[in-house]
Amino acid sequence: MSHLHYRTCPLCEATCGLSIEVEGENVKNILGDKDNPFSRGYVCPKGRALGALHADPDRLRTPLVKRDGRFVPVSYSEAFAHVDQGLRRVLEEHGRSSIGAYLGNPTVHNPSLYLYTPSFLRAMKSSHIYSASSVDQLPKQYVSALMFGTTSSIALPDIDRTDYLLMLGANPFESNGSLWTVPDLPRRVRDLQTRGGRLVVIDPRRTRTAKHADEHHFIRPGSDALFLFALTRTIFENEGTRLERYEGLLSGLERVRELAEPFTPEVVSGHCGIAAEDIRRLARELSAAERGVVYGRMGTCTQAFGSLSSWLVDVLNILTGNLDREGGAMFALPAGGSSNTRERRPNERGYRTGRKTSRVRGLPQIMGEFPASCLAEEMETPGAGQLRLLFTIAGNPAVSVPGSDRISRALAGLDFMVSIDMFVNQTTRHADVIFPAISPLEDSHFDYIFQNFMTRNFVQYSPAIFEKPTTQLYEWQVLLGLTQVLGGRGPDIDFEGEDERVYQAWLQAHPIDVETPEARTLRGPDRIIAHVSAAGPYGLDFETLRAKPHGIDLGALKPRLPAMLKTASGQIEMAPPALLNDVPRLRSALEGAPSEFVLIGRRHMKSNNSWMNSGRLADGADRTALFMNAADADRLGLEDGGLVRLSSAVGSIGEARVAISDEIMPGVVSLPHGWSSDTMTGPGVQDRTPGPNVNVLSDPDLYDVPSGNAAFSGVPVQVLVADGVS
Ligand SMILES: Nc1nc2c(c(=O)[nH]1)N[C@H]1C(S)=C(S)[C@@H](COP(=O)(O)OP(=O)(O)OC[C@H]3O[C@@H](n4cnc5c(=O)[nH]c(N)nc54)[C@H](O)[C@@H]3O)O[C@H]1N2
Ligand SMILES: Nc1nc2c(c(=O)[nH]1)N[C@H]1C(S)=C(S)[C@@H](COP(=O)(O)OP(=O)(O)OC[C@H]3O[C@@H](n4cnc5c(=O)[nH]c(N)nc54)[C@H](O)[C@@H]3O)O[C@H]1N2
Ligand code: SF4
Ligand SMILES: [Mo]
Repeated sequence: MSHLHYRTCPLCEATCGLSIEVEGENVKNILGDKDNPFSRGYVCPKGRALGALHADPDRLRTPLVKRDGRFVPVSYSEAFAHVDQGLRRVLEEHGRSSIGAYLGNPTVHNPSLYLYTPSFLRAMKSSHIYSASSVDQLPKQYVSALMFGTTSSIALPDIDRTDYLLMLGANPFESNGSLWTVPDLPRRVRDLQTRGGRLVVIDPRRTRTAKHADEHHFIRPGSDALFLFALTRTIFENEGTRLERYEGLLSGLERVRELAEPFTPEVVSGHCGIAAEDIRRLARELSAAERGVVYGRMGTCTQAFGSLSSWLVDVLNILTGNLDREGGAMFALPAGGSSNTRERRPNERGYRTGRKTSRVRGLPQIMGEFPASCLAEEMETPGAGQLRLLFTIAGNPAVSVPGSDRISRALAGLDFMVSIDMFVNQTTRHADVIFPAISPLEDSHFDYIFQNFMTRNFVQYSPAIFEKPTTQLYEWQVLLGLTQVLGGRGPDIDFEGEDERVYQAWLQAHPIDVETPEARTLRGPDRIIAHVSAAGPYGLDFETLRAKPHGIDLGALKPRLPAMLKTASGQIEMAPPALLNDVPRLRSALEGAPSEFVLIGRRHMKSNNSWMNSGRLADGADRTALFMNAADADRLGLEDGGLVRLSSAVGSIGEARVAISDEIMPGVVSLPHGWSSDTMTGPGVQDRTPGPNVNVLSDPDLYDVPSGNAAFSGVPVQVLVADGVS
């Protein structure tokens, strides 16, 4: 007898509803949940592979401790005791400032992790905190915080009601969207086009998204801020602004007009590779659209001008009257609440960055973190504060962070390392202790983070489908254990007492008068979920959540200004000094000569960052080729399938296979990230296909200056063919 279970897919930001057919201990089949009002039956191959992930014999199921260079299975108490000893040793010799943590992408998808890492990080009492944010969306969060007051105040396309979507540096037909939770995007795009609306894509590659668009333009990597400034300037010039909606709410508007002045379409055109008349026409169309929106993602963040580009996206949405308006760029109202759903305090201070800068290179601390590109040098550079003990949680910096060769070397040189992961990966192989993650199907799920970015307000709580094995701990329990050890309370873990501390911290962050009834019966993430949901803007109690297995539609997005503004002025800060200070750097970019080749990345539906490039998703297709335009290949005398060597300022890849394609802009080459030529084997190593690691070429010295975010889009590279160097 099989049973159907409904739950949210935890793998990407689309948060699709799944219908999971289970027989006994086995997943028989996974389909999209047609009764989920948000995702409406949409599913991708990764979500369908969750059953295989659950059953994967390679998945770690016991803690491992390294003895004589080999991992051996141990009990949790041995593992905690080992961490306690390692930590004491490092603390005695080097003090608190020598310990740190890197948090990977799944941290924001897994309630056990995002609810329990804040206490863990506080217990660390060290500022060595790094995460995937600074190889991803940090510029957008930083800019949103400067303009609107909080890092979760991100305006996203109200695609279901718009007439015009101008998209830069995003490929949601493969990625399923980011900082924009929009399951079933292809259908939403079709609906937009059926209504007579238009999708315009700006990308150095004609991606799958671009192929479905009404118009696509190649753009030189890293030149979006120039292009967006030219649109801004043209809209001012044409008197195409529509600002009535923001009466009394805009600070710094005139400053934006002045700054945009030099960036005429004619001046920027040669740098962007987009004709001046096209820029003028796009500006006209955008301001004329009844309801329009500009959206930028990865490609506009992970580049040298990530902050300026992210800022200008919102500037344009404001100038055209589309911010906070139906069919424009809107703010979600998350069921679990967030810092912008609380009442404005009389003495609101606005967003402050940390005053600290990184020890070695002086890069900024934002959102309590230093840029991940600093990780290697912080581990390798001697002196007070040198990183000697690292925790990695659901991450793989040895593959995902620029300068990854150096990161691998530095990880190998640490005094002590502790990881929590599903697998032994290129990073966790260096750990002294690895704690296993459990299968996502053995734990409950709730998207507290992604509710902030939903294209329609929605909430779903999913209980665990399978009992967790009695021999394993939940990840929140592992984090409680590590938190206790870090707090100096020894390795004999008091799970009840530690959980109570974490719960109290969440109560303080989300105060409400009434105690939720679940507070007495539930423990772990469920108790916190019950609390934040009851304290949230819809006041949803746990019983209501549980009674709706397909989730609850909370309606189309509604305007939220001015109540959601948490800036000190109570206004939208159009011209934050931290961004204005970066405009001269952009102007000098106009003078620079372009290199012959720049490298960009790409994503494919059938892989997920560094950990699902595995046998189960790879259908034999090689997805790791270097895309190159035919004109470039001709010049180099290369044929399709030819082999090249690639090098950058920091590293080289000995062999990459060329795929000649008119999809890619001349002068640009593309390799996907997440692959590695490291062919390690052994227990706990996920079955995977080897491929070149693009981050060997990405340069940690290339970054967006205001935020410190990595700029691996647009890395200058040399392409070397067998008979010489081009
Ligand atoms: N050149 C280049 N580099 C990039 C990118 C790019 O486009 N180009 N993209 C960047 C982006 S956007 C991101 S987000 C990062 C991602 O970089 P990271 O977050 O560092 O790495 P991931 O590849 O997501 O690895 C996630 C790890 O978590 C483990 N894992 C999965 N689920 C769980 C869980 O529930 N619990 C635990 N404990 N572990 C789990 C997996 O086994 C895997 O080892 O890479 C970045 N790097
Ligand atoms: N299948 C799959 N889905 C995923 C992931 C995955 O690895 N696989 N990863 C998930 C994660 S962690 C994230 S953050 C999201 C990211 O989701 P998206 O933001 O959609 O990211 P990408 O698919 O990398 O698309 C970025 C686009 O930017 C373009 N680009 C590069 N440089 C520039 C530039 O300078 N300017 C412009 N305008 N464009 C540029 C690239 O050609 C590419 O098409 O995807 C998530 N979903
Ligand atoms: S699109 Fe994302 S959330 Fe939806 S099934 Fe695929 S991986 Fe899961
Ligand atoms: Mo990401």
